[in-house]
Formats: sequence, structure tokens, C-alpha cells
Amino acid sequence: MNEMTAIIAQVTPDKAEIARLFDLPFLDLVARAHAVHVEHHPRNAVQLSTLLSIKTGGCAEDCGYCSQSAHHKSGLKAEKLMTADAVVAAAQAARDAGSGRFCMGAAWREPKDRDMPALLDMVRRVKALGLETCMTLGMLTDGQAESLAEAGLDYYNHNIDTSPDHYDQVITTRSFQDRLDTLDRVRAAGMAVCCGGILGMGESREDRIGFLHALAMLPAPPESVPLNALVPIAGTPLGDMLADTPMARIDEIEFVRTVAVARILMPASMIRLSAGRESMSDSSQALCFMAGVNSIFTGDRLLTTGNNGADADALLFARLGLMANP
Ligand code: SAM
Ligand code: DTB
Ligand code: SF4
Repeated sequence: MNEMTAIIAQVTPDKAEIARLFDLPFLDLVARAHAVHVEHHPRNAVQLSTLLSIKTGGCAEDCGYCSQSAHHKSGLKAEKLMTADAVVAAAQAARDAGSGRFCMGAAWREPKDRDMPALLDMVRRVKALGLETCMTLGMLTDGQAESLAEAGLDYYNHNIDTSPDHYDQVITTRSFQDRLDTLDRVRAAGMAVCCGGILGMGESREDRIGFLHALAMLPAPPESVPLNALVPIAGTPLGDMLADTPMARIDEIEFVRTVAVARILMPASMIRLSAGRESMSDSSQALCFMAGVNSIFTGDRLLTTGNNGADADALLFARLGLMANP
């Protein structure tokens, strides 16, 4: 063990220690995170995932950031669950464009049992294309988690979104504990956990510390940690908050710091730079890769908002000497 890894090994997920990491000089923090990164992951390599909204809008939850909540007036048109054929065609196109993982998202509080056969069919057929599969469908029962795992679902995405203290400012229709319960069911069914959150929702540094602490203190660290920067959507409470107070937008240096601390606390996890990448400069994205990001969503769309297209990403990867899906 060299000196750097000895220091890293001493880090325990204690809030005071996490605060000290955040307070390090920026370059020291990023260097330390990068040292952890290259010990656990291939160098200069970034996984490409594609997202598809398989059921859009009309959601019963009131997440303050979300275009898809029926509680907000974002103007989004609700759509029914896509057919498995249409989902498989989109997965095929994603694979042909170079994606290694296909993530299917549904705007539900939880799936209904009557939707399960179609969802299981999607999982089996997308997996048969040779893609890793991920779904995010809201809360799950034990039985639903087990049948998704049996069908071959590799990852389930369910975010804690923010710190336990800030959570009630963002969502009132389901509790932080509800989310932890679903994560337990996903884990018990044998699927890998994809769990992260959003930065720039008016939270404090202390909340970002509490958020990373909660992730690192899960019974096992999530295999995959999506870090989103809030995409402000007009008509949602948080989108309107950002329009009124642009200063609340997450500072890019603070975003990179949060990536770096996440990397140090969860050395083996994939860290995915998710929503918000479109408004980030190439230099900020490069700093995110340096600090520990090793996965992104590519393609023109996330769920309901735009994303950096494959061409822009190919150009960025060439400029930075990054390999996709090594
Ligand atoms: N309905 C499911 C659920 O919430 O569990 C799945 C879909 S939901 C859109 C997945 C995640 O996307 C949310 O937990 C949130 O972290 C992220 N997200 C949604 N809208 C966002 C926005 N406007 N900006 C940044 N991240 C967002
Ligand atoms: C996650 O944490 N980010 C992705 C994925 N999980 C499902 C979703 C981002 C959605 C951004 C807003 C939208 O496109 O509606
Ligand atoms: Fe529904 Fe998910 Fe949007 Fe919340 S984030 S309103 S649960 S689609």
C-alpha cells in the first residue's frame, strides 16, 4: 500500500471526515480521488448508457424537480406504457450507437402487477441483445423485485435524491425510509443497486455531506451512483425556484468536489454523470472524469429533457483520449 492509498484507507464514512474531504484544497481533493479511481477502475475509460422513457408523465408523486409529476404544470403530455416491440427497437438502436447499458424509466409511484408481464418481456428481450439492463419504475414489492431479477434485470435505479434532512423540501408523497425499503428489496432480490441524487436543489454543503454519507452508509455501497445536476423545468417548484434565484444553481467546482468525495467514499462504484451534462462545459466534464466519473448517458434525450448527442460525446472522448465501454 503506498502513502496515498494508506490515507484513503483511513477514510471512514463519518460526517466530520466527509466535511474535511470537502474542505481540502480543490487540486488535492481531485488528485486524491483520481488516485482512488485508478486503483479500482480502468484508466481513461467511460461506460456509455442510454435512457428511454417507457412510460411518460402523469406520475402520482410530487418530486419538486420533475417534469413528469401530475402535481406540476410542466406542460408535458402523459403517454401510456410503450410496447415491448418499440422498447426493443430503441434498445437495438442504442446498442448500434455504442451503448453498453440500456436504462428504462417509467413515471410511476410503483408498477401495477398487471404491467409486470410486459416489463419482464422487455427485460428478457433487451438482455438478449447483449446489453446490460436497468429499470427505474418507482417503489417495488418483494415479489416484483424478485420477478424482475429472475427475468435478468441487472440494475435497479432508485435514488435517495438528497440528504435525509433536505428530503422533505423536495418530495412529500413518499418518505426517505420508503426509498430505503425499496433499495433493500432490490438488494435482497439479487439485483445491483443504482442509487444517487440531484445537486443544485437549494441544498447546503451540509446536505451534500449528509447525502453522500447516506449513500456510503447503505448496507452495501451502490454499484452505480448517478449524480445529476438539477435540470430546471418551468412549472416545477424547483425549476421555478432556479429561475427566480439563479445563484442557487450548483457551482461546477462544487459539483466536481462532490464527485471527488463520492469517489473516495465509494471506490468501487460506477459514478454516472447523469442529468445536467448538457449545460456543462467540456472542461467541467473533463474535471468530473478526473475526479471519478466513469459513466455517462449518451444520446439526444434523457427521459423528457435533452442530452449531449453521440456525436458531441465522440468528439469530447477523442479530445480527452477516453475509451468508451472498454
Ligand atoms: N419514477 C421513478 C422514480 O422516481 O423512482 C423513475 C424515474 S425518475 C425521473 C429518476 C431520477 O431522475 C430521479 O430520482 C431524479 O434523481 C432524476 N431526475 C428527474 N428529474 C430531474 C431533473 N429535472 N433534473 C435532474 N435530475 C432529475
Ligand atoms: C438518474 O439518476 N438520472 C436519470 C436516471 N436516473 C433515470 C434520469 C435523469 C432525468 C432528467 C430529467 C428528464 O429527462 O426528465
Ligand atoms: Fe414520478 Fe419519478 Fe418524477 Fe418523482 S421523479 S414525479 S416518482 S417520475
